Amino acid sequence: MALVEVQVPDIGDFDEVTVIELMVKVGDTVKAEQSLITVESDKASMEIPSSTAGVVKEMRVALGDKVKQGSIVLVVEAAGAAAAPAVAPAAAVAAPVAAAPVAAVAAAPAATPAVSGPVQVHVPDIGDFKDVAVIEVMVKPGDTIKVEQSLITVESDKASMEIPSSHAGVLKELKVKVGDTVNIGDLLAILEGTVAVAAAPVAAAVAAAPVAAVVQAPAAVPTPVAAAAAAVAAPAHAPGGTTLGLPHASPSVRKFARELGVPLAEVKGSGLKGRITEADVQAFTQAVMSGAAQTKAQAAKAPAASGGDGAALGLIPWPKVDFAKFGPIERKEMGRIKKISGANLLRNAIMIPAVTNHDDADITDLEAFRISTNKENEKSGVKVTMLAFLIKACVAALKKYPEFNSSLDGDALVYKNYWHIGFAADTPNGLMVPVIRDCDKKGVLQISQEMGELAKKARDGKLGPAEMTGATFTISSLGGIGGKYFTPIINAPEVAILGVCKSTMEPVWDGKQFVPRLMLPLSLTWDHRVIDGAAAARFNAFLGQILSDFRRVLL
Ligand code: CAO
Repeated sequence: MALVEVQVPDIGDFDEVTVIELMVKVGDTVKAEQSLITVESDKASMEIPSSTAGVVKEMRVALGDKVKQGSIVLVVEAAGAAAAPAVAPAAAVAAPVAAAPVAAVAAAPAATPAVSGPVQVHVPDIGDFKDVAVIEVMVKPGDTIKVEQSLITVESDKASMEIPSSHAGVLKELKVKVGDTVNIGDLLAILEGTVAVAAAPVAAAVAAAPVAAVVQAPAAVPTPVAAAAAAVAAPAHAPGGTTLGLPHASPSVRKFARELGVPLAEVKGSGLKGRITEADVQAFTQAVMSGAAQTKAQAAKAPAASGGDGAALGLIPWPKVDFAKFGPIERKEMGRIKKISGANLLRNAIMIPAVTNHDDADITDLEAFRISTNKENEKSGVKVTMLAFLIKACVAALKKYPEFNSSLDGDALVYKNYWHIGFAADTPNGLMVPVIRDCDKKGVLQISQEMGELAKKARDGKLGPAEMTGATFTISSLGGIGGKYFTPIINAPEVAILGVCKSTMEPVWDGKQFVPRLMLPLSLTWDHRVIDGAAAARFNAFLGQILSDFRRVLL
């Protein structure tokens, strides 16, 4: 068994390229031609294949290293007697990378003659690559194109590269589109008003923008063009920089993503300088399949208020029933507000891992206080309802447990130092949620008054957008109607909502005897991504304490 040093093959005139991905590790068995590492220049990324089959004994490069032709990538214990020579001839090793377009650079002359009128831009010599796929089109008809500006990106299974324009001018016609396959000599584009561009010395152009020099002789200019290196367009795969076009990933990762149907632009890269690795694509796929994440396309297809058929969620179709078969029917379109609130409720119900805690609060004394307050204030016209006390009590609990007054923003929690409380209002047009601002600064009487005004506006359909936005927590009270407990749906991006039902007199054990107490049923729904069950139980217990002795609000 011979030890073979696998070298970087002839990759044209690349001076130094960066190792951006290690695709094998010590102990791996590799086949001849299997990709070992990915290297990248500013215009192309390519995979360096193994010259021989065997077991990887030693890695000689690390992420971020600069390599060039002849650099030793790794040492392989070659399999079998017929192992490849320790240093394979560059040309043999290079395949298929040797086919990278840089091969054509050498023939580039130093200057471009002036031309005018329509000029055809063809696919240059891209070596032995055949039928390479166009994966990105970077220009459109009408664009003013500079010489060496990248027009399209093509990709084989081992390399991706940008094809630059051989001339400057206005793009009249683009002859290819994403998904097409192209070969050397294919017509790419027709430019008009082409102007002469003096080229930089060949060596400079090649060193700084190797792939830029691959443009084949256009019809009107019978010699290849070597362009001013400094003028090349920003790279599509700018490492660490803004990705102008394609996501930052190697051809094999892109192929892998394509096979799985993964939208690479939505995958977060964990590799060097944010590069997307195969493991990132796998993790994204797992997250989508498990329902923990969704693609933008899925989100766009999310079922609307009621019209969605659940297909986007992988559910069986909504039952389609001809109700008229079973009896007389009447069909009425839903109102605008019902449709909007329905879509919001559905999204919130599906996307929030919500849990509801039920509890009872003893409001015997508070109700007595409320009745006496209303008697005293009879002439003022402002009637205090239990909901106003609840708002004040909730503000105290939100201050004590601030995560209930927060919102999720990606991986961060936004804690709000204001306490705007929304309350669900039943209106002829459907459910609306007016918001009372700065409830921490307002007394129960003022809150009651504002609530009355906002509820009337809601019922009259006169609420403005500003009166329905900015809530940090919502209360949904069915106390005036009835019921015992229910599970309210969180009003995203809030993280909790309190449902309140009708208070009833109940026998409560005081340690010695049962006593009649007025008990208020509370249902707190909370987002389990933000809040734990213990915190929710504490919140409810604290709320109960305040409601049973409202003096605690002052503490
Ligand atoms: N327990 C017992 N009685 C209660 C009570 C409670 N928790 N809450 C209110 N009441 C009583 C009030 O004291 C009032 O009695 P009186 O007329 O004898 O004084 C009566 O019920 C009606 O109160 P109200 O509903 O007019 O006032 P409110 O402040 O409680 O509520 C508002 C105002 C706008 C929230 C309410 O009118 C409303 O629209 N509620 C429905 C909210 C809703 O639809 N929620 C569900 C959302 S999820 O689909």
